[in-house]
Amino acid sequence: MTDTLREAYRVMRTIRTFEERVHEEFATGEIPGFVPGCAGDEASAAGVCLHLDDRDAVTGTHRGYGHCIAKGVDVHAMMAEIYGRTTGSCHGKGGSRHIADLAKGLLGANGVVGGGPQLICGTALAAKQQNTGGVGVAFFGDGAGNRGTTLEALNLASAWNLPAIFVAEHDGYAEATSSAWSVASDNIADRAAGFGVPGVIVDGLDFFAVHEAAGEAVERAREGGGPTLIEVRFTGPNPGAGLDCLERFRAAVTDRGELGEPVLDAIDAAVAKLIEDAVAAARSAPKPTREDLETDVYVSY
Ligand SMILES: Cc1ncc(C[n+]2csc(CCOP(=O)(O)OP(=O)(O)O)c2C)c(N)n1
Repeated sequence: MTDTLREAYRVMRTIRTFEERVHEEFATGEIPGFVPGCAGDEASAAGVCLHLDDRDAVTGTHRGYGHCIAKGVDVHAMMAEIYGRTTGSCHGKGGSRHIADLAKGLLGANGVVGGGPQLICGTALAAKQQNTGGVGVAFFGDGAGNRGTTLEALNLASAWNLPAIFVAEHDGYAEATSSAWSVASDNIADRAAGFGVPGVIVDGLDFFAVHEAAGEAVERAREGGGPTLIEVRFTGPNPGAGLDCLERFRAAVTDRGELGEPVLDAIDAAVAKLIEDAVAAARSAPKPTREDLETDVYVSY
């Protein structure tokens, strides 16, 4: 249990520090493109992905750092990717919104809103046919939850009883569009009933709530019980106590005597060094050349 808690904190702290540093670096003008963030959402990625291993596939969103880090993608390769360098996870051709690492089962952060859920039906079907025990997890936002692709994927996952988990990260807005008037139901989880799928709502600032709900969903999926929709709320009628998820986690584990402040501080320091090193390595890594334009166009399977 202590190892899981330490790992949970390490993952959440890595996501936060990575993102804060990316924004600092972006301000220098050295990073091409755009860097949408996921600060505050760490408990979602960590709470779900801590139940996963290399059999399992994940699709992220345009706010994808957390999903990538929690699924075990190398932080150096991620930073280099954001810098557009050849040492990046996609050789510098994907950038922030398209970090992918198939070896880790991270099919990709995705610039296409609602682009992930249907891919997960494919990986979940493959896992089912090959009997690997693997599951597919699609993270998506409340805006993406309104897209037909997401609802079609839910339908297919249920009709084929796939080991798929749909995680709606409900932050109350699709860019600047409030979900209060764009989502035609009180919540996203209730929509699951229309597809014969269990739907649950959890407090997105509470790692333990997310972790517990995801654990049940993953277990059910691995045992052939089919898909689940988990709505991870960062807003609305079921918000957290107003505390940041990392602060809340620290308070919980220290109050209960499960982890001490020195252990948590040591994780902070190790993560800070990792990110520092990743930035230095990315900055000094080579940029793609003109010849690189013609590689990675087609994938050999
Ligand atoms: C298919 C598609 N339509 C529109 C966009 C433009 N777009 C980028 S982010 C965004 C909002 C997405 O809302 P949500 O899924 O709630 O994610 P959030 O950014 O709010 O976390 C939109 C519409 C896009 N990237 N892809």
